[in-house]
Amino acid sequence: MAWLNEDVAGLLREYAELTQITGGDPFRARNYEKAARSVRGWPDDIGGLDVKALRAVPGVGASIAAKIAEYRDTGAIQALDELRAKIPPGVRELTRVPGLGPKRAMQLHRELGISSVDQLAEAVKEGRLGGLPGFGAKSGERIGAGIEVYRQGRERVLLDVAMRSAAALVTALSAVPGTQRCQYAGSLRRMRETIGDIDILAAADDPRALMAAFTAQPQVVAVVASGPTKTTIQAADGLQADLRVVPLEAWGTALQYFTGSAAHNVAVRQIAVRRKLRLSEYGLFDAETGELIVSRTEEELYGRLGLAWIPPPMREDRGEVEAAARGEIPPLVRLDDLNGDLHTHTDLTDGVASLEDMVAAAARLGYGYYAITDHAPDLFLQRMTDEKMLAQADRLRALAATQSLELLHGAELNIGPDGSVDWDQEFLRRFDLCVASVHSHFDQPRDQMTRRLVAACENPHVNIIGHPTARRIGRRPPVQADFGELFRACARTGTALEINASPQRLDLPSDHIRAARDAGVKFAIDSDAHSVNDLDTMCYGVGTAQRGWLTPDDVINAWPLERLRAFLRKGRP
Ligand code: DGT
Ligand code: CA
Ligand code: CA
Ligand code: ZN
Repeated sequence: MAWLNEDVAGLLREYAELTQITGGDPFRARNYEKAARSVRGWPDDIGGLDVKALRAVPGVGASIAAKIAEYRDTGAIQALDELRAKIPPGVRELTRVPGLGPKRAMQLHRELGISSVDQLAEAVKEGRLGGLPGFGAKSGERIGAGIEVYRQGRERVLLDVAMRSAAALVTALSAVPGTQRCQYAGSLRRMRETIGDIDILAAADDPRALMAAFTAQPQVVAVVASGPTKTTIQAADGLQADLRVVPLEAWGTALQYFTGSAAHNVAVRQIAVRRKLRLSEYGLFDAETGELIVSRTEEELYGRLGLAWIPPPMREDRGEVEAAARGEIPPLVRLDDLNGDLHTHTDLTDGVASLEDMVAAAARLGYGYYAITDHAPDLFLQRMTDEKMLAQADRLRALAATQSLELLHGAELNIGPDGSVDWDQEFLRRFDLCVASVHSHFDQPRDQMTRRLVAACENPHVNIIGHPTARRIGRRPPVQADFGELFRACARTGTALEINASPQRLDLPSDHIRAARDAGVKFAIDSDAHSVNDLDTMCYGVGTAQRGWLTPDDVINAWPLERLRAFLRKGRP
């Protein structure tokens, strides 16, 4: 029989969610969530344990153990069924809209009969929320924005999810006999923050073996369309993927075309037209005679148009074609330019790996320096204390003596509603660096939020503003602030802005980065790792920085340690 761990974890999580929606005890809900996490990670089959053994699983007390046993014996949990019956269909979906908690979702259902996100959007459009108790004048606007975020999150997937899926497909297809080239193109190659579908391009004389291998991949749940040179599949993770097979001769122009963006392609094609050339995915041709001029590599294609090769993350028609014509494509920062990571966590707060394991993993990545920045006390669920922080500092200094990489001791401070942070100057002086982030009061009015962020920059011990917009892609909109003013404050005070590499954040978003750089801001590309594996998300931060045209000189953790240390002193004696 299959293990019950996944099933049971799912039911416990559902119980927690429904408890919250029905206005039950939030601590009880949190206990069920915690139990769900440990059940999922438990190394033995939960279905094989008696009630006593179940209670050895962290977070599982008497009542949760009884529910697990009930499920094993009867295939159902009565208390859960009762909760399910209390919640009208559709209301659970409503609670996933950012800005709409369980209470208000229930209220909307009760008073307006709303039971889907589409109905909610309709009600917002018609201004029907305005009159409800507890819904202020701005509620409609805010919920409308939440619906946008929610819908976007459902239609597109996060960068890392698409990347894992594409990498597996490219590996499998590259092994098919007769394959001469294979790589992903589209928005994934451009490192956009979310991905609509995966575009894979391959070169082969005969596409048939590739197409057959593509539709036979284990993650394929449906073949959406199939033709001699293009096949589209639906994968289990909800993503679609296109495979196109071209002759090796046309590789360069096909790769350029399918990398996009569409707007970039239009701009490049206009250059071709001006030179009396015709560009398509099949090649660059003489417009008059139809003679093929180049098609084999992207470099040749751009070169024949009088352009320098343009890195894919820049291909958004935001001035890159003009820059390439002038020969002024910046030397973009690359993953191997990074000398360290400046924002990471351990199990002292909400990380899951020990200080020693995180440091060992950082050493394996070849970093020259590495900072530990656990959460500060004002994020009270993390239970940080002054004593714990000081003890960690001692432990880190002792560990540093055995390491070839330089260890920096820091903290991730909380920027309070008024811009103040957790500790006074006396205490902050002990840290090698401080990241400071907004973790609460996300809905402050724009001026107040701007003042709050600027005040944090003015703190002489705040070196990096963490995830500056505080958005969660598809889950929480960015805070409202005058970012131009923040950028000027950063430049003036020597405070870096973070490019948080977590695929759920990618924050500062790439569309703000160039404006910040033009204002004189420096950046820290950070993993914000909470586990050893998270350290590998750095590549997404680098892609985001490249989309913002950054060079190693713009990125403080691409600098040598001495230059970094001087920056971290922030003009202090
Ligand atoms: P996505 O999938 O929404 O994340 O974004 P892309 O950029 O991957 O878009 P997709 O998959 O529709 O098409 C892949 C590339 O193919 C696109 O970036 C540029 C090229 N392409 C597709 N349709 C057109 C078009 O109508 N005009 C031009 N110029 N290029 C196109
Ligand atoms: Ca695509
Ligand atoms: Ca596509
Ligand atoms: Zn953090």
